[in-house]
Amino acid sequence: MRARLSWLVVVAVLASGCAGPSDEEVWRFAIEEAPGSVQHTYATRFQRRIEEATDGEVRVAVYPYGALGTSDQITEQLHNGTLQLAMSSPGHLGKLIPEMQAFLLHFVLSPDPEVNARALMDPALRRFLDGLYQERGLSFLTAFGEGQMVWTTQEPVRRPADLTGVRFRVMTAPLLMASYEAYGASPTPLPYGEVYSGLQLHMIDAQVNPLFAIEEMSFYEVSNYLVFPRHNEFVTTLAANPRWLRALPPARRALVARVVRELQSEILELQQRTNGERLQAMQERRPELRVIELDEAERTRFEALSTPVRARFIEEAGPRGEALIGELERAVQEAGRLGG
Ligand code: 6CS
Repeated sequence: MRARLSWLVVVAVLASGCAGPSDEEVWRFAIEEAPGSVQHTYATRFQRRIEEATDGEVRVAVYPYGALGTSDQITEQLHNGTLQLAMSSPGHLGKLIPEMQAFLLHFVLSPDPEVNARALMDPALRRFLDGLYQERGLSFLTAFGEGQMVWTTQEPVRRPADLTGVRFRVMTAPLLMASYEAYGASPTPLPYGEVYSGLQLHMIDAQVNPLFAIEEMSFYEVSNYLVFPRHNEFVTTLAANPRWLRALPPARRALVARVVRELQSEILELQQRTNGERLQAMQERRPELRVIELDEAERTRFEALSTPVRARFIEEAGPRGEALIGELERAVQEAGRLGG
């Protein structure tokens, strides 16, 4: 019954997306986050630029999280062509493209978001991702970071032992279970939309997300600590339906590529500003919220426990998953050298 209802909602929303003059082309673009988020700002900038450049011949309909279901459902709709464009983050995409879970491994990306931003532009890494997406029926357009992952907890966390038995919400990619089990936690995969009530009703104790998400989803209202392990950055990808992309006239395809390039150069500043402002807002609204930044020795203890998770990942994602870790590590190292 619930599935039927949500399908009716999708049909109604998509039908409303088609409304307008009959010669108007509509590109449906779903994001995995709420209005005001990093993905939403990205999508609305994309929308404005495409609509201006096409003189209104194309309308970009942006669907925030919830309008078309969970992230898993959005990916399915992109895959089957109901959507033309969507944000697909590895945290959920890992079920369709297991190799993408390389982005979820802890202590692989740099703690410096500027290094990650450069690494994600690495041509060989992007060619690799392009091939993976094509094989699974999606087109890779770009990848970008949305800010470092921060734990919200009820109790202070400085050592892995502090996570023993903690019911830790993770995104739905299978590898995340292994990552938090390695720390002794009790991970629970949940869709994004169920995290707040899970915390409020004490069904889970902790979750992990960038600061802007912790603020706009109100997770900080039902948590006592913000813990900064600097173990991973939230990375998302922008993907397109391949049949739609191939059928676009070359000038339109070039326009999409130009706008994606332009936005790539704006996203780092956008995410850093948004995350900084949201941290300040949370601290002003809830002064009792405590911030814990793990020092190097504390990070090293988590890093040591996270290393064996790579073997689990390679077991699941195979040789190409292993190759993707190699690409990612090389790109991060080179990006680090370039910046230094
Ligand atoms: O935790 C999640 O599920 C979500 N977090 C962010 C920041 N974006 C989308 C994702 O689904």
